[in-house]
This record gives sequence, structure tokens and C-alpha cells, in this order.
Amino acid sequence: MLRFLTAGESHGQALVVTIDGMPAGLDVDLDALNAQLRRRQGGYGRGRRMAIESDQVEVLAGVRHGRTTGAPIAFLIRNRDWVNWQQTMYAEHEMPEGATGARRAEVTRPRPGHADLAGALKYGHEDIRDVLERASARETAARVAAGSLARQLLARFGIRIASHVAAIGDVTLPEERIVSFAEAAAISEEAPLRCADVGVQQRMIAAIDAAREAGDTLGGIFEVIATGVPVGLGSYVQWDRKLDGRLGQALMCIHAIKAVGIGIGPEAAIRRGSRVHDEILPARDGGTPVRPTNNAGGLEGGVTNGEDVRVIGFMKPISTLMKPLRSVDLATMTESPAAIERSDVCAVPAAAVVGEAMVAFVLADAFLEKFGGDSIDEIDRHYAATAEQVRRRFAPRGAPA
Ligand code: EPS
Repeated sequence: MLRFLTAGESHGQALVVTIDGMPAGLDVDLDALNAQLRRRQGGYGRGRRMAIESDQVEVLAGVRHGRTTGAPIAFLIRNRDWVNWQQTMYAEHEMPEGATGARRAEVTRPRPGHADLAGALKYGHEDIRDVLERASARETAARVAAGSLARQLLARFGIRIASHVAAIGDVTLPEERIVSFAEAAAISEEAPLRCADVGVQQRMIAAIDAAREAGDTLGGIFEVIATGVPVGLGSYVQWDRKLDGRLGQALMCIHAIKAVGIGIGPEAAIRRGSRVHDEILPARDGGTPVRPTNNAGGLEGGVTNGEDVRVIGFMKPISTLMKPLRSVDLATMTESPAAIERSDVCAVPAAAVVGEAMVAFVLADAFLEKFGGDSIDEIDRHYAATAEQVRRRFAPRGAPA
């Protein structure tokens, strides 16, 4: 139903994203969208690039007088850093007159863990820059723009999304600590790592400082929580309609994500069934049955069950190390330390914001599948009719239908 494609290099002119399938009549709040881009730029442990950029969306298509028209939407995010890279990144055959920035040497020493080696072999590039420019996590700015529009559609129907950082390296929240949606949503945007526990956050900062000191990097764990999600998004009837599978793909494809969990995630493999499954109890005053726990993370059989949707992303450490690992210089085929590019020491809080955007996009897609229409007005009618159907089904016995 809803799709997006991005284009753009990390040090090219701009990133672009095209979003197809957005219904007509959605109010677009550009300030809120730009606020999401700002959130992605933050977090303790980011590198110098984020001091250069101040990501902002320019709307190229699909929005008129503040509302979506139903046409494909195109957003542009300019790279401020482009002025420093024109002599290296120009698109023309010859360097255009007046190109600014420096002419940088070719990159020939692939970084272990990055797309460098596999990408250079796959596409036949001599200069690894042709790989890293597109493989860079800079691309996630475009995803956040798309996801934040999806988030505005969801918000229109009372669905809200937040995230928090649960671990940086081996500094983690206590295992039994469950962060509620309200807690995650209340974490200040000024919080350096957006961790729900300030004591743990202090230790996380110290871990990042120690990694930086050692010329090393750190990964971590974040959790995305969506609340107000109606019952019935996704389906159990076919593999590619299961919403947990779709959320898994959406998070797995974020740069550096190595695993995804739903609800308690990998912990479910260790516990006995009686400590995993969420019991179903009658509501005291009518209404839908109540779940005393939410280990399933709001998804059973690949279908939302009305509880908060909880998705965990596990991020590996960034692969550019200031104290580089061993590699091979592809120009000479001799052993040589991996290339050093300007980079971040830790970007887990940023990945959490990207995770929110990807979850928003998948939920919006599933939402449109269930309640879809060509305009917000149509969706309103479908949504209200379904809510009424559920209300009647669970109305207290004897109450007027
Ligand atoms: C990023 C921009 C990049 C990196 C980072 C993410 O900017 P630059 O390469 O100019 O420093 O900071 O990308 C990586 C860590 C990576 O390995 O590609 C951004 O906008 O998020």
C-alpha cells in the first residue's frame, strides 16, 4: 500500500525520498517532521558531521496548501557538507568549474564490517568511495523523513510511537526493567542517550568515552514502542502478511542492526511457556479482554492484539575504527590498516529514531491495508465502523446494542 524509495550519497548534493500510497487529505506538519530529523542527529557519541548538518525537508511534490493530495510525495534534504566535497563527488565527466572542497584520494583499504569490500567486488569499483557514499547511514535521514510522515498519519488515528536506549555495549538496563510507553515518551530530547535510567545513562556515557579513548566503537540495544495500535493489523494467513515479519525486515535493514526482537525477544527462547505467554482475562466492566502482561510485544500470530507493539533493535558497533583493524590495500594487495573515515563512536540513540520511523512506516502500511481508502475522510469512516463493531461485540451482556 505504502512504499518509499531513497536516493542520495552521504557527501553528494542531497538525499531524496519518494513516498507512494499516502492518502489524500493528511495535514502535513513540516515542523514536526524536521523535529524528527533533528532527533536523529542527536545522541552522545556522534561525530563531527552532525555539527555541520542541520537536516531540513524541502517538499518537492505531493503536498499542496499543507495537505497531501494523494499523489506521490517527494522530499529533499540537502547535505550542507556538499560544499566541502564537490571536487570529489561531482556528477559530471569533468570537474565543473567552481567546484568547491578538496579533491580526496581514492579509498582502497576496506573497513571490516562495512559494505566496503563486498560492495567494491560486487559493483567492480576501484575507489571504495563509490560504495561507502551510498552504504553510509546518512541515508537514514531520508528514511526518517518518510517515516515521520507515516507517523503523522498514525497520530491522526491515535497511534503514537516512542523509543528508548536499553544498552550501550555491555552497560544495560536491568533485565527485569520494563519501560512503559509513557516513560519512553517522557524522556527528554536533551537526554544524551535517551536512556530511561539516568544512573545507567551515566555509565553508558563513560563506556562511550572509554571506547573513544581506545580508538574503538560501541553498539547497543534500543526499543521502539507503539501505543494505541488497533487490533488486527497484519495477518496470520500468509507469510508475507505477518506483521512481526514485516517489522523484522524494517528494523533489520537499518544500518548496523544485527538482530531484532519482538516483545521480550530472544528471552522467549529461554523461559518456560508459562512465563512467556500473556494470559487473557475478562474485562471487569465489559470491553475487550485484558492482558496482565505484554511479553508478546503486541503481536500474536503476526497480528496486532491491541497491546503496545514493542520491537527491539540490536546494533553492532560502527565499523570505522580510529584504531583501525587489519585489512588489505586493494590497490597493492598487501596487508594494511583499514581506512579511517570521519565517523561516530556510537550511534544507538540515532538508530532508535530511525527505528521509530521504520516502525511507523510499517504500521502505517498495515493500517492502510486494514482501514484503507483514498482519502483521510474515507479512512475515518472505515475506522469508526470497525471500532463500533468491536464495541458491540464486547458490550456488557444485556446492555443495549
Ligand atoms: C551519518 C553521516 C556520516 C557518518 C555516519 C552517519 O557522515 P560522515 O561520513 O560525513 O561523517 O557520521 O555514517 C557512518 C557511521 C557510516 O559508517 O557510514 C548520518 O547522517 O547519520
